[in-house]
Amino acid sequence: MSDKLHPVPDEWKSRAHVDRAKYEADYKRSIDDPEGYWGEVGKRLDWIKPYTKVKNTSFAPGNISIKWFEDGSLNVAANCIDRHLETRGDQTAIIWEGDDPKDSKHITYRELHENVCRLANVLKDRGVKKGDRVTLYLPMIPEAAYSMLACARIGAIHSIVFGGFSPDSLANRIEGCESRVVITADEGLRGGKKVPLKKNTDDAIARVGGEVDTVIVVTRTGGDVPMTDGRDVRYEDAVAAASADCPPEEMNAEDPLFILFTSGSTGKPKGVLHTTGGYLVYASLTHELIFDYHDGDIYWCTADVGWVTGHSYIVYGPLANGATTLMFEGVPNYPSISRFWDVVDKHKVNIFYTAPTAIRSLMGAGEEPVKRTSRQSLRLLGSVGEPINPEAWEWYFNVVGERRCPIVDTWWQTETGGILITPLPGAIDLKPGSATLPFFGVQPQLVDAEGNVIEGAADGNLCIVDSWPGQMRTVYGDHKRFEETYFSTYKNKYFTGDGCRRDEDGYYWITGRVDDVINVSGHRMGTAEVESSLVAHEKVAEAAVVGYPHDLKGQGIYAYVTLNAGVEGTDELKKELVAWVRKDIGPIASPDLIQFAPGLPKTRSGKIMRRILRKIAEDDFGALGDTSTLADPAVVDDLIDHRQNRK
Ligand code: 6R9
Repeated sequence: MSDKLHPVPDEWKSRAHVDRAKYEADYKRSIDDPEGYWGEVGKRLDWIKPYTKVKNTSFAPGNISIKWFEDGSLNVAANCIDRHLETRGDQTAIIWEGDDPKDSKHITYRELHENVCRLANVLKDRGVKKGDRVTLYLPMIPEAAYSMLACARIGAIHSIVFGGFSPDSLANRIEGCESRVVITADEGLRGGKKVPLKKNTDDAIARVGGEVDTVIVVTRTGGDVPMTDGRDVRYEDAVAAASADCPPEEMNAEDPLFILFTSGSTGKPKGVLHTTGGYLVYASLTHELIFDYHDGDIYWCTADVGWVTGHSYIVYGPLANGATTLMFEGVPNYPSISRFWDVVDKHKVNIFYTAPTAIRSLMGAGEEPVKRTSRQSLRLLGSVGEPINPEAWEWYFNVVGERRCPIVDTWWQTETGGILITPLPGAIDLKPGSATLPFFGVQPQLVDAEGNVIEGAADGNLCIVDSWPGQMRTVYGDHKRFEETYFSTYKNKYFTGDGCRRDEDGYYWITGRVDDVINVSGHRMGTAEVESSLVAHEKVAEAAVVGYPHDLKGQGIYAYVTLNAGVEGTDELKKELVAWVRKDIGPIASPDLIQFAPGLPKTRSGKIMRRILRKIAEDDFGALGDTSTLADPAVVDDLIDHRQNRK
């Protein structure tokens, strides 16, 4: 960790929306008087029926209930599009940069409106109504944003599945929210390679049975994909035939906006449910203040809309603010390792938001590919998804931003809807590697394993003691799981699953997950998911999966596998198992290292001692801790002897 302090540059103190004094005053107000603070902030949206109630939330055991602006009504698409038409109809809403640098286009707010309305009418024609779920399985093309907003316009709930997920994962997510409509593309295009999205969709639907009656297929590559009569619809034909007039549906503030499946420490991915009013208030406020967005700025978040970052900070937050948001279809190293910076120069990007894993991989290629570009338009840099190591922070700051651009290291989660801990660039001095201080309305608390509150400079488990408007409302269809996952470990507070240190200045340093979730290149993976995939293989008897430090990915996936009797543990079989998991879940879940283990360390009651497996995977044998409760301590020596080389 680094304790270097980068003070707020003078220029930023005066130009930013929030300076230090305002941060302190508004933070205090937001905690002392949340009703007053959020009641005012909520007015940044256009309400059909203004709210009179602001906050009605309870974290009490047995009664977890979160409602914001509950008697107000509004429409998210109207807030992200219609209300800007008069003043900025001809302003670019979305800059789309394709995988191929020759492919890019600008979409104005007026064009966005027309595209969204037409698609909304197509959905209505196919019988989609308020409250129905629509699954999106799309590449990073403007139609992904149109689809989200078309759902929001008619009150349908979208569930986006990242295009890198397998047919099985897609099938689980279609089933998990019972959607009968899927919007996909013929094929995706990333780094010059095609992704068979329509084929995967067909395979997934074959697995869920006859529930899906509509598949809308966007033409991206023009590849030849089979269409099923009656079920499959060509996007281009359907929108051309649809009306461009579609009045927005009036939605209650607490009506659902979207479901996003995310990995947890147990079981299948959970459908995180976000609602309409509070979510949009929070996404738009955080986008404006944290990225210090001003009219005319060009803003680029490199995430995929398949993750929450893409929801809140490519689409909803920026568009609610009337911003120009850049959507990038490609990857950082195609056609060259300068691609990010070429795109920055091409579109004169002012605000750039990416993940530490991307920075680390670019850093590995040295300074030249960065320095050959100008980057003079850049003013602010952001980081999200995992802890950023100070070396990567310094490189981002010195080489990419030429010491001119503050870095906002933004900590948040799918569950939180928006950023909770972060610097505000005009207000808060930076420390490389620290997400610094809480955003307005956010009260972090550190607790020890027993749930005792820890004050002052200390290490602990990160909780949040009261609700904020962007908070998830429930696990779709399973409120009990919501309560158990987030509110049962420690009573009366939201448990994030992250470990955290608070320093003498009150700065927060997220240290990573303390549960069985691993973070691979900023993507969340439940170890249980990878394990259940491995044990589904006919040659595998048992598997235990842990994370280990990985130079580029942050964490890598280390799998201990016990084979069935008589099966030989060959290198071939390792490759087969990696391919198996890849196909079953998706490439992001591929184990980096597999160790065949005749036995796993277990307690006498049969529980696998992951703590020990983690230490071995980390090459940290000195710290194995107490092994006396093991049923067979000899197992550990064997595991150490046969550990896989991390390098
Ligand atoms: C937005 C997003 C959430 C988990 C979270 C934490 C890690 C995210 C971070 C960070 C340190 C940051 N995380 N941002 N850790 N510093 N700035 O990533 O959501 O995919 O749900 O992941 O990511 O461990 O708990 P999600």
